[in-house]
Amino acid sequence: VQTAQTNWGELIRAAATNASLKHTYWPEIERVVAEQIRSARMGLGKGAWQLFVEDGEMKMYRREVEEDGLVVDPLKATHQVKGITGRELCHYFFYPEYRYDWEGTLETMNVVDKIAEDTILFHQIHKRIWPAAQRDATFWSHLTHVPDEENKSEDSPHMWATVNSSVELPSHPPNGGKQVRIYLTIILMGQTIISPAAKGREIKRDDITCKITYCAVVNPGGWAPSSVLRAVYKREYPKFLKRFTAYVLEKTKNLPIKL
Ligand code: 18C
Repeated sequence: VQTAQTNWGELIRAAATNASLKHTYWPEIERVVAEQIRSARMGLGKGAWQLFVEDGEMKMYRREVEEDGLVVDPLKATHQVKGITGRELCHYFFYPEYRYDWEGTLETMNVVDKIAEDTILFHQIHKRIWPAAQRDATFWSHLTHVPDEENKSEDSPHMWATVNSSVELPSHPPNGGKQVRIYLTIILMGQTIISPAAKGREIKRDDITCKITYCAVVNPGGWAPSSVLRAVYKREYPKFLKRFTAYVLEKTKNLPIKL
C-alpha cells in the first residue's frame, strides 16, 4: 500500500529500460516523472481547484494562474472508463504511430529520436488559432509502470503512466521556424480496477475499469489573448479526453486484455 514515503524514483527506475537509464536525460526524466505521479495521485485538496467541466464520469478542474502576463492554468482531470486497462490507455498515448488518429490539435509530429522502447523525443507543430501565432513543442515522452500488486485496490501503487515534458533540442531551436515555442508538462495515468466478481474466473472486459488521471500545464510561450486561450482549452481538453478514450475502447474491444 502506498504511503507518503512511497519512493516513486525507485519504482520508476525499476521499470525503465537500460537504454533509458544510461541516457543523459535520465536524472531529469526520473525527477519529473516521480513528481508528476506524486501530484497526480494527490487529492484535490480544499479550495484551490475549480471544477469547469463535468460530463458523466469525466471531471476537469483548473487553477487560474498567470506568469509574466501569460495564462498557464494547471489542469487536473479525472475519468473512469469501463473496458480498458491502464496499460492499454498509456500504450496508445505514448506510441507515435497512433497519434494522428486521436490528436486533434496536430499539424505535424516528428520523432526526433527514439532513445529507448520507453523514451522518445518529439517535435510537434500544432494547429494555428486565430489571432495568435502557430505553436510548436519539443518534448521527451516516457512510458512507465508500477507492477500489479496481488490485490489491485485503489490505494495500492500499481499504475501505468506516460509523462511528456518539454526539453530544448539543439536540432530544433525555439522560434527557429515560424512558430512560437510552447512549454508543457503532462501526465496521463491509468489504474486498472478489477471487479471482485471476476475472482477465480477468466477476466472479461466488463470486469475492468480504468481510473484515469490527466494533468497538464501548458505555457503558451508568447502572446495569446487570455480569453481566447481559456476558451480554447475549455473546449480542447474535454474533446481530447473523450475522443482519446473512445479511441482506446475501439482499438482494444476485440483484443485480449493487457493487464
Ligand atoms: O496531451 C495531449 N497531447 C500530447 C500529444 O500530442 C502532448 C501535447 C500537448 C500540448 C498540446 C498543446 C497544443 C496547443 C496548440 C494550440 C491548440 C490548437 C487547437 C486546435 C483546434 C482545432 O502532450 C492532449 C492535448 C489536448 C489539447 C490541449 C489543448 C491545450 C491548450 C493550451 C493552450 C496553449 C497555447 C495556445 C495558443 C494560443 C491560443 C489562443
